[in-house]
Amino acid sequence: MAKLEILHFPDKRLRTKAVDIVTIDDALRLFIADMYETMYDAPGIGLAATQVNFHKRLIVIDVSEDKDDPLCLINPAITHKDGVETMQEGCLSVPGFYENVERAEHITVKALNQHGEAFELTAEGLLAVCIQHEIDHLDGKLFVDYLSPLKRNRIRKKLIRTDKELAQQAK
Ligand code: QAP
Ligand code: CO
Repeated sequence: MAKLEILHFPDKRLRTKAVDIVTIDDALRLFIADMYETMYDAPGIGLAATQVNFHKRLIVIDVSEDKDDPLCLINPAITHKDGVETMQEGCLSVPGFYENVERAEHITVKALNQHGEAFELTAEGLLAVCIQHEIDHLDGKLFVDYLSPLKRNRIRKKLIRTDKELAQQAK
């Protein structure tokens, strides 16, 4: 297994629209294992393929306390949503920043699992928010897009600066 490099805002590659997955094979399952390793190591509760520069519709999630409830969604599609909920969100691609975002409170999502089997899931609370956040990534969207331009620009400038400093240190 291998840890994958996570792209940081404002990297333009995070704006790529991911395409549907057509072949679910062992190579893909190895990549999914790498995504889980990357998410758990971070640690994070969700990771979209877009964030590791793989532009196909695949996300991994684990919102459980004990980090023992992995969920893989391939070609996810929200078929129903209702209610409104505000939650403080973060993102592995926007390290160190957390802001309130409004999303649907209840969702139904259909997807394929890592074996290519179709399933449907209803979710609320943190899981519902996380699924919506990760599907946004597959469409090139980030939680900072829901903030005011002022807040988003502050975050952008700070991240460019800290990532430059980190790159300098690595030399
Ligand atoms: C998306 O985000 C999410 O800034 C997943 O320094 C987050 O796993 C959905 C993380 C909150 C709903 C609510 C963020 C780790 C992890 C950071 C994450 C950081 C280290 C974010
Ligand atoms: Co994110």
